[in-house]
Amino acid sequence: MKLFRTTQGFFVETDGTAYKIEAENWDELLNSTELMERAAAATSGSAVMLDASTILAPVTSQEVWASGVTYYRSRDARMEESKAAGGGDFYDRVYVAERPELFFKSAGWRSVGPGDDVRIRTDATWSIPEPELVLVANARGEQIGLTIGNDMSSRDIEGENPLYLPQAKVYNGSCAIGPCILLTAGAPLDRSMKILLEIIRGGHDVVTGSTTLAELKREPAELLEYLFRELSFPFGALLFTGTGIVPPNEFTLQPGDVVRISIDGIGTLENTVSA
Ligand code: DO4
Ligand code: MG
Repeated sequence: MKLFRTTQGFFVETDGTAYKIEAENWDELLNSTELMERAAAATSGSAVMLDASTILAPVTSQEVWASGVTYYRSRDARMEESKAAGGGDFYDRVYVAERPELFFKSAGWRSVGPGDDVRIRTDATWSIPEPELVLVANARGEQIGLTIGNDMSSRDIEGENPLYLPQAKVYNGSCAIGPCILLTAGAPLDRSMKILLEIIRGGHDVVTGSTTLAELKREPAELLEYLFRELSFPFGALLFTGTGIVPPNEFTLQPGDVVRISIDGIGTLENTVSA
């Protein structure tokens, strides 16, 4: 079952059919101890048409955090970009360390949804999208579902000095999430799930890449345990799980590019890049 937040209210979709689900608000729904039962009950109502243009990011008061260097490809790319700054060793070490890299990505209200613009920083020269599986957890730290995220990143700023990471990662239009939450009800991650990235310029694919969750080094439960270990999230939290797809080094995003990220079983998140 998929859960959607839209301008028309909240909806559950199963086998391609959508139903309205009543809730006080998004925070109440995500944190309900009866979320799965309520979603299942909603499917006995009348089927409705879900208008894709009304879909919003599936986040309101939740904080958005991110994990880094959880795929070998990401470790490699970071080591290379920060070589001149002498930062490469940190990425190598965090890839194998017990403690994962976790960083704050966005306030829920600052995140953008499907169809919204993402941005590249005006003071960056090397910008890329990072297509990532995102874990959705309630206030009790329980994983309730999965969604798709684009962790927009400025590689030149991050590569100049790892201490610039927050500026490379956190700026207006740097965090896109959606289109829905695939409710997982505690089911283990299906490691065969595929993540696909397409970057379209002038109607043509200029970058395509894919990976599967088999390449993700960490367990979702491990990442969430670290996030919730010493920090409480009264409304729940979303946690990006890192990227396994990095465009070639000569590529940088331009205004007008379309970034399309698809994950099996969840859907597609598409955003256009603006300056
Ligand atoms: O350490 C820098 C950021 C890593 C990241 O965002 C990723 O691996 O996805
Ligand atoms: Mg990332």
